[in-house]
Amino acid sequence: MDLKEWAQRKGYRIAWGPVSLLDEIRNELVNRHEAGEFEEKFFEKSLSNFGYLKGLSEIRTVGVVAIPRPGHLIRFSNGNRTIDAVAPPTYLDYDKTAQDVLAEMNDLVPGEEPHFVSLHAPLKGLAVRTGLAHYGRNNITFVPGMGSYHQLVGFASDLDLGSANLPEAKTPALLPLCESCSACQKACPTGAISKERFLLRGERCLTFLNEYEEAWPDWLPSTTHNCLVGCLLCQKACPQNAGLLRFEKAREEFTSDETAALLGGGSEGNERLWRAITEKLTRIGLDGYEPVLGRNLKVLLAAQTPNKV
Ligand code: B12
Repeated sequence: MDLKEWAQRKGYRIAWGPVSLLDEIRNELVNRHEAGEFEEKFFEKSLSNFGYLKGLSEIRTVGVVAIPRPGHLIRFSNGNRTIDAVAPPTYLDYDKTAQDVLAEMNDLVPGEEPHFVSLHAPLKGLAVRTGLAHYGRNNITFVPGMGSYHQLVGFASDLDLGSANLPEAKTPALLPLCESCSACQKACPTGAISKERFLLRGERCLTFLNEYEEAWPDWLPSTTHNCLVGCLLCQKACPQNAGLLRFEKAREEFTSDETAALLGGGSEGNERLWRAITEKLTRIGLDGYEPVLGRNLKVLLAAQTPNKV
């Protein structure tokens, strides 16, 4: 089994390291939390549920695979108009992408027992410490040839992947080009990427705001939303991502009736349509976002931004 050769053949990148890296990552998160660096509500919702190695035994190695991902255009008919709303890279088929990669890795090992299982931990921290990626100023990771348009899939394994292959733990570092560039910070309309500190102000990130059902804060102009869910502004502005963003058409599109049901909000009286919507969302791996899609789509329609990608 040659994991590096497999990853190269597939167009992925893989790196791994000792389990002790997780302690380092967890401690850093705990220390930043104790130092009050996170807004409490944001921390509670987004950063308090990492399982790390809970429920796993005899783990010898932890690692990450970076998979290049395209963005998607999802077509919504709306009367005599159609809207191609943008889902940034990683949104569609998020779980399936991770499951498929782990299954492929397990297929490389003889026998029925799985030796690679999903790792639920802060993956950027692991990716930079294993040498797989670097942080960009926008607080996400960059991988050569993929830019930031990749999905990180974390794994834990009971296999000793060869101590000779364990990359030396690296200190998290900013990409050299980011030192003199502030394109992402200027492009971020909410101040989530700030001059004052590197750590993202997650509670201000458009992605955090539009992924959840809660009412948007008064200070947020709804016209800043640019995607069906998530945001692409800091990634699109990045010179290191130039030429790397690809779009694919989503496998499903939504009829005028389905769009109207989404825009109308609740499923009451529309059960059949909502079932069809949920089935379509499940087939493209965007299920779970039903409660926010109508609200988000409404502002895209109002601003007529979806085709300006
Ligand atoms: C919670 C979360 C969010 C939250 C918070 C994001 C955040 N930055 O923490 C919200 C909802 C806002 C979010 C948004 C997005 N997310 Co998100 N998210 C996650 C999740 C689940 C955990 C992230 C995490 O660990 N945060 C904790 C913080 C503390 O860790 P950190 O960001 O690494 O911060 C470290 C550095 O700041 C470092 N540090 C501090 N100071 C300094 C100074 C210097 C110089 C350096 C070098 C480092 C440094 O210390 C911190 C650790 O203590 C991961 C999946 C996972 N399991 O990891 C996906 C993940 C990070 N998200 C991902 C994506 C794609 C996005 C979006 C691009 C989605 C979109 N809109 O399209 C945006 C990007 C927003 C942004 N610019 O950061 C991808 C990122 C892939 C990549 N290229 O890096 C991930 C890895 C999912 C995946 N499996 O691929 N996300």
